Amino acid sequence: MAPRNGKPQLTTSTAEVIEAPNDSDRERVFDLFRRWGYLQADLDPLGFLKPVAVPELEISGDLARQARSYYCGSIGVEFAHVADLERRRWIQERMESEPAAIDQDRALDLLTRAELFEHVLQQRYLGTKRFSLEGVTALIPLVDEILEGAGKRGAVELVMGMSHRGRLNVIVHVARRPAEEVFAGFEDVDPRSVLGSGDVKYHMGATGEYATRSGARIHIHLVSNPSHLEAVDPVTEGRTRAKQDRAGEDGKNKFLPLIVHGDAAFAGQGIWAETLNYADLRAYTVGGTVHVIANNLIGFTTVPGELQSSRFASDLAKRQAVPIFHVNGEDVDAVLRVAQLAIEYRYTFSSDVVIDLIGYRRHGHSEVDDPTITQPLLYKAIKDHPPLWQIYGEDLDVEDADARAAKIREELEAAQKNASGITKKPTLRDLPGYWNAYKGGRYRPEYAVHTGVSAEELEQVTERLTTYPADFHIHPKLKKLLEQRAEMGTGKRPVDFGMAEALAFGTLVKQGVRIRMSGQDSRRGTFNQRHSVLVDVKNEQEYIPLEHIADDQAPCEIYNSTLSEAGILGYEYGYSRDYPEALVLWEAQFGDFANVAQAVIDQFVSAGEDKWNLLSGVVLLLPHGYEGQGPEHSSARIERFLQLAARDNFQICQPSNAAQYFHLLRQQALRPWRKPLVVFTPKSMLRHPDASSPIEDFSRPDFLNVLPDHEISEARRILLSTGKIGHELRVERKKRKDSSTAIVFVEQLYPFPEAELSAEFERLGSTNEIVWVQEEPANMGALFYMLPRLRRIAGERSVLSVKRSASASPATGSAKAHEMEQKTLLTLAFSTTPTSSDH
Ligand SMILES: Cc1ncc(C[n+]2csc(CCOP(=O)(O)OP(=O)(O)O)c2C)c(N)n1
Ligand SMILES: [Mg+2]
Repeated sequence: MAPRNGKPQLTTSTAEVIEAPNDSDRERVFDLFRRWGYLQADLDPLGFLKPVAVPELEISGDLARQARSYYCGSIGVEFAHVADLERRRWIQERMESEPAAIDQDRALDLLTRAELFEHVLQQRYLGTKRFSLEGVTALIPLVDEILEGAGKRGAVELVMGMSHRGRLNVIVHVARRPAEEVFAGFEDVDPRSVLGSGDVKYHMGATGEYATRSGARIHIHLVSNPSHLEAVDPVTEGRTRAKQDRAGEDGKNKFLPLIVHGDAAFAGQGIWAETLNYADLRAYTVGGTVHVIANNLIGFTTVPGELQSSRFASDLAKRQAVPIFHVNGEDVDAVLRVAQLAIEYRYTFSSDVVIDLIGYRRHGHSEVDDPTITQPLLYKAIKDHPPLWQIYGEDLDVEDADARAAKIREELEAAQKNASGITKKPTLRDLPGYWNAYKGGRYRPEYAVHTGVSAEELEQVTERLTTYPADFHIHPKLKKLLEQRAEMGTGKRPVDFGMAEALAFGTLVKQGVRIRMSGQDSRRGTFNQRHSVLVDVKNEQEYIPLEHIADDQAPCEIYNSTLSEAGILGYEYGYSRDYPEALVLWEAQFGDFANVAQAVIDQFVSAGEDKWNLLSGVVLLLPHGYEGQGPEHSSARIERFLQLAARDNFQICQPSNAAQYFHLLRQQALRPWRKPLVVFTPKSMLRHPDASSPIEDFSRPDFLNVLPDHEISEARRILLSTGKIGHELRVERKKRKDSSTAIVFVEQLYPFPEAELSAEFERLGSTNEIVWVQEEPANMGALFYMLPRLRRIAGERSVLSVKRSASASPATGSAKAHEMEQKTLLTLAFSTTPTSSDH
């Protein structure tokens, strides 16, 4: 059986006695306790987490006694890994002096409210899940104290991310929503309004106002959260950063992120490890996050010895210079002291800080789960353990604790009775306006946006994009690239994708639209296509043309991201939520790697609006295309996005030429509502002449959902495809001198461009057949999605398909095999009997 607390005990040595201590003895002894004292701190209210025997701390005498009282009480602080001496001194000075004043009465009141709230829920809604906070209820006074400190330092908003545990309690006692609202959730008064959508009550976000003791008013924003533990972490950070950017200079003081983690999730989940790594990076920093582990020393039925290799769940945080305050969750005064230290530390050093609030879990994982089956002894001890408000009330010797409790209970019961009077708020779909502007892939003309830009404007922006200071030592390759781009922007050479994107960004920032993009190697571009930053070859100074478009332009930020996907996409999704006027993009190095971010795609990007009525205009740029580079550099998994698509939840496109890409990006930024946009971007076609566009196409009014075949007026066969293969089909047609086959590009896959396709089919005559051609294997790509939709609008025409054979991996590892396959696809597309089977 796994030991409950992981690590085996160490052996002890004989106690060292210091008889006549001098100053250097003091430092030596204190340093030992500063370094190792936390291992002997008294942290677990139930006493299961035993102190570790540390031979170095076996010291007798007054010095050791004093040091022990600072470092081995209810607070155990880990900070020896913080290399910065100033920060270490800061912590030790505070640990080795008297605690500051605290408001015990207020803490007792909050504790009583928090615990009785759970009691009333338990009584009224027995057998319903709520993920009670009991056992770590000190979280509520802890957050109160953090808000107190933050308010004094200029905070105007707390952006809070947390998972299930205690969330309802936080909604009422931190976000200060009326308890009636939570009770109404249990009553489930209006199920019809959320048929097929909505979310469970302990995932919904909440906002409210918090009044601190010293009179500050802090807006609370509890971020909506999926079941996926820790997935909300980067979203919380991204949302905070957007608010901070919007606020300008003092943003980092005004907007404070606080994330509450479960102990099992903190130790186990990779997305949190990714997020921790963003703390001090220019692209992602939020000036420090306060992390609280609501540590009940259990995850569902699993004990710490099975959950983490380390003694504490918090160990991951030590990868960075982040102090960790472990605190016994039943020493309320110590909890408040830690809150004060943590918030002061965050504001002093703009650093993350971790509070490991150690307690227990009063009930099973949820209240319908019986924990006595897996942890019989633990739950016997918990059953006999009084609630914290009673313990603390007795400690404080408060006479009227019971009377106060009775009054609070009465208030809560009254709120519970009122709950059924609360009806649901309208959802987005009930609201008039932008939502209704966009249905089934089309929007009403009054909401159409003009994305074209005049030749004159394009020339002006081109001039800014392709020039640099006279004393800048440019790389010869970039010099040539900029000369070519200058020709592109002035109509002397077709525009490629790289320049089309620069023109989209340049014209947008000029119009006041902020651009924020991050992705792996995005500043240069994985395929050498972007070059958003020019680096001086003599001194590595940077010059960013997109920052020099116009004096009053909006910021343009393009960052190289860390080597992570889920976290970065979560972050940019979060940013897009709170900066809807900006164009926010995440770029995958290759589209394949987007599956590492699948949880964020599933839970936030695709379903966020459906579950929480929250809009996002985040853009996913996913390089895609079969070019013989092997199983992992070919497919961005179009099929997965199409499978997620429903109820106009996002837009999925594959622009086949540079101008289309330009219009698509501008459309995303300029239209008056927000939807996530998934763009399958090219690789080999980035600079290919067939995918380049004449500059005139950039002045055209808008993005085209379908590119008709203007070379053909009457077709025997219509080849329908998306992306690169369409260009290859055109080359093949030319080779064959075929004038009876039309080649039509589907540029927008979802929402399905039914009207445009029907019109094109009509134009090409009624006696043809329609062939969907894709590079992907039969079990991938858009095939499953296109065929039924095409059949619906095909009329008398037969609908056939050409694709690779079904396969377990997206593509072959052999470049030669790839070419043979590609050739076969092209041949089949033009032969008379393409297969009609779907697989
Ligand atoms: C990514 C993910 N994996 C698994 C689960 C299922 N799950 C929900 S809660 C839980 C235990 C969480 O333990 P802990 O983080 O300690 O939080 P606690 O419930 O103890 O507060 C698990 C495994 C989940 N929600 N998300
Ligand atoms: Mg836990």
